[in-house]
Amino acid sequence: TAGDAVPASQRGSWTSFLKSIASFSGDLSSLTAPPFILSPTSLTEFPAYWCERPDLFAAIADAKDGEDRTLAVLNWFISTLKDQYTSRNESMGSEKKPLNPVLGELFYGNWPDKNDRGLTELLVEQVSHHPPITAYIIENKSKGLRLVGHNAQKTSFSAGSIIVKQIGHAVLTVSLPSGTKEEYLITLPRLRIDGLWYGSPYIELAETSYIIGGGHVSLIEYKGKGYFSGKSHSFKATVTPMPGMGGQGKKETVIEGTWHEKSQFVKGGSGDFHDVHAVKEQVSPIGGGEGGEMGDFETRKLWALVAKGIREGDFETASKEKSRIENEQRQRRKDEQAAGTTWELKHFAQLESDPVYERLGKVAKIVPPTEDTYVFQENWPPVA
Ligand code: CLR
Repeated sequence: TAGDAVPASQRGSWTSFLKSIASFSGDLSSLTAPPFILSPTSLTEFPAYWCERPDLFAAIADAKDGEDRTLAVLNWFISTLKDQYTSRNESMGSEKKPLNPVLGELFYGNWPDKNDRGLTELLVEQVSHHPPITAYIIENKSKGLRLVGHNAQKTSFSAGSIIVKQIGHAVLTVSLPSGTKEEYLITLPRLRIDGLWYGSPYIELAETSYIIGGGHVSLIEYKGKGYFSGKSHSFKATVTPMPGMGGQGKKETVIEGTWHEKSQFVKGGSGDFHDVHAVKEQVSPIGGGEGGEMGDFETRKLWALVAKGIREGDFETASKEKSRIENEQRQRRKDEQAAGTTWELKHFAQLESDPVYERLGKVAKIVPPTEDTYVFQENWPPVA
């Protein structure tokens, strides 16, 4: 029945939270939610989900040709979905409402070298507060791999579910030993958040996303329960060679399965394609300051007391600390306005339209035809 998973004392506030989302579309992060649904983690930590199997990321560099690389990229991409979309359910029992990052919030981390896969580094910056936009770079320098992307969300409510349209994209650049650079455009699926009525939200992926590059277009279709395989978290990936992009003479490959468990080749190959059995490796957070110290804008330091309060059930402290951070932000914006200045991003610069998105997106007639991008600034730390 309704609110089954909600602590009795919070049922009323859960119902009013649901009412407010039903009559609202836009930035969900600004709505006040009951304590049981709060997560102690800020959205700036989410880009780490892209690399919780760093060996599969590194393996992209070891592929022998464009076709092999396309499948390695797809294999790595599929491996990230379980962590991106089901890990809160596994660790906290349901999807939760993440902390809403402040402008300029930072998160640094890495996955150490192991078995010659090389060191993989992560850098995240909150580049906008209203609407929330998170930019990130994940780089394995020794393998010549670099993933740069940004994320934002547009939410709406339909038939009892929250629909999340993801805005933003990622570009994976592979620097080949020959000196050439190969680029892959990665677009993002749509999310449906179900289970709200019971107070135990979970994500199902919907519609499609693309990976375009390496002479191929990979179209990934997402279906929930009751569609082509009858199982939840199902997908079908169709990898089509593009003659104009160097894919001439190559064959089409089709893969089907579930993105949180197993998938198989159904065309152009045989046997298993991906099995999400490998243990995930969570990112090791590092301080971005000199000597590895954490600055005041680094997420784990900034939100430390709020997170502690949420974890320990001390919601009074959590909400007091949250208000303190928010008030400080409001004051900062006021001061900037009075001084005629604006906040300066540390690592990224916004570009109105992304030439890589336009060029590769055109191949699969992606909508919209252009998107903005956040370009990583190489000159960091700035030399005095
Ligand atoms: C952020 C980008 C990541 C993938 C990802 C996973 C979960 C999403 C999150 C993104 C955006 C914020 C999100 C969250 C699930 C719930 C949360 C949509 C897309 C919303 C704001 C909170 C809703 C509150 C309910 C849980 C009641 O790569």
